[in-house]
Amino acid sequence: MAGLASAPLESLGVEMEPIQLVAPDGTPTTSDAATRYRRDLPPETLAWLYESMVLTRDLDGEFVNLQRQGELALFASCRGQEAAQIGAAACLRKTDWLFPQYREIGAFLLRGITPAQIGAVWRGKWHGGLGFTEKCVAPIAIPIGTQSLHAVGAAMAAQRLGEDSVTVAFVGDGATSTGDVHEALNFAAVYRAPCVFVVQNNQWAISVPVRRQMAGPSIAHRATGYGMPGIRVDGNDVLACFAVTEQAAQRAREGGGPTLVEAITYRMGPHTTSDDPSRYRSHEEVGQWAARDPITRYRTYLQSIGVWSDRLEERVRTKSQRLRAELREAIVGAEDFDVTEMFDAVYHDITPDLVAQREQLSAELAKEV
Ligand SMILES: Cc1ncc(C[n+]2csc(CCOP(=O)(O)OP(=O)(O)O)c2C)c(N)n1
Ligand SMILES: [Mg+2]
Repeated sequence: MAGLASAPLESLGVEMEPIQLVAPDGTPTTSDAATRYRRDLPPETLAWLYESMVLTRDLDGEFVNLQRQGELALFASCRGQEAAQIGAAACLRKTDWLFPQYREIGAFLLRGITPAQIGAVWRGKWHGGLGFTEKCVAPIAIPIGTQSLHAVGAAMAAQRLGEDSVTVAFVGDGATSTGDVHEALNFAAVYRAPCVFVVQNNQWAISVPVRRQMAGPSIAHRATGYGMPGIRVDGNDVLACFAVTEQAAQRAREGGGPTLVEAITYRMGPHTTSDDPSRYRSHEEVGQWAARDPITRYRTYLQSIGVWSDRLEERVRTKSQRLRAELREAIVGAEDFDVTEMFDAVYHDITPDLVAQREQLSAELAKEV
């Protein structure tokens, strides 16, 4: 029998202490848990992780600026969550499918989805989301938790096709309270689907703190009930996120089944540009997390091992400027596509209902000019 009955019980104990390889002050940790994971990535990989986090932070800021300037309808910043996203996505193969929620800008960039393509989503253009699947990334999921079921379905399909790919479902802490995520976790465990659930516990689901999402000790502890390992990791430590997700993906690839990774991090900005977090959380709390910034910590670590250099910083800054310019160029004042084209991409053969809707829309648009 698959699933819980065959899950080795000793693998289901969940440690409360998050896995951490680099401490907030940038020094390498020496705990027993840390010895189970590798920190010794090649220098070029270490530099790439740094570059990816800085580019994500900078572009994220540019997206916020563009929204404030009226160029985007809305934006959900990932400021503070760069390590969790980059670490989890960077350890995978480019053919492993990602199923994002909506805040995974770092993972999108890492996969080569362009700033313009991400911008089209938040500008609310009909073609927002095109270009994602070509990079094995599902379109963003605004209905909370739904992507987790898609991730498990895709993992089960890969399993049946005999492929050794894995899928990663990015889920928020709040999303773990939904029925969809419960069903996804249970299905994944019972069918030993090659799926890794990366929960970015950023402490908040809009204005609801994580302590009000659950009565158990942690999100990772829920995994035990499903019959899969649950691992808590410092979500502001990119190397720990990389190592933990890499191990979980390897386990899934080898037929060991799913893992629930809880990356403990913090949403430094508002929920979206429509939110005012000062109404429900304190400056002190934000300040405490600012001191655990994932980029500052990682830079200090790279400096201590001689990987960071002025040249690296310059290269990253130049790339950042280029990407931000590219984003602005694609977004500011961009012409809208012919909106009636959106009906073409729904079905292979358009249905009579959609033909009628297209005609109705065309008639309404004609009245506007
Ligand atoms: C099914 C569903 N219910 C409610 C909402 C409204 N909603 C949007 S974001 C959000 C909170 C999600 O929090 P979390 O999963 O922690 O993700 P985060 O925004 O913190 O990254 C809610 C309830 C929604 N989009 N979909
Ligand atoms: Mg959250």
